[in-house]
Amino acid sequence: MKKVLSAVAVIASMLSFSAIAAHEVKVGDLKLHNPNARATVPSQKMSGGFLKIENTGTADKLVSASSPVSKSMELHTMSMEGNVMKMREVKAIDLPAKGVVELKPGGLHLMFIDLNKQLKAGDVVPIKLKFEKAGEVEVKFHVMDNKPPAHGQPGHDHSKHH
Ligand SMILES: [Cu+2]
Repeated sequence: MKKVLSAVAVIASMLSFSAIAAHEVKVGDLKLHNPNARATVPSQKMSGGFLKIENTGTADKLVSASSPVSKSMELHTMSMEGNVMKMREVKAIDLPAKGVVELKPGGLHLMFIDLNKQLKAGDVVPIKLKFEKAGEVEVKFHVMDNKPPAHGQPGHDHSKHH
């Protein structure tokens, strides 16, 4: 009986872990929402990772990221310089006290440098994030297709995306 119970407990904890991993991960005072990465084409060596970081405590910083699928990862920001979108590396991403910072396309993001495999929609890629105060946490990023929605399809309605 004891064996059955512990097996049930293991399965239950696995289920709840994967349910949490898909949507929200907590580390210290930080809540990490919707971690996702961009799908790539076979020859592509770089890609972006995105998530929303909610800080319920005092100021912290995201200081580094790493993943087994790429040689390294960098923290990047994107901004307009004249008419050109430019990407540059930042040393850390500030997470103000009681604030929310969103890493998203066109802004702050995690950058996979020198991917060793193609990222396909539906894949789950682990990324280890290191925070100055909250410490390290491995987060499962869901790979999403970034193809623009097919236009001219019957019933396609942009208003529903927002
Ligand atoms: Cu970048």
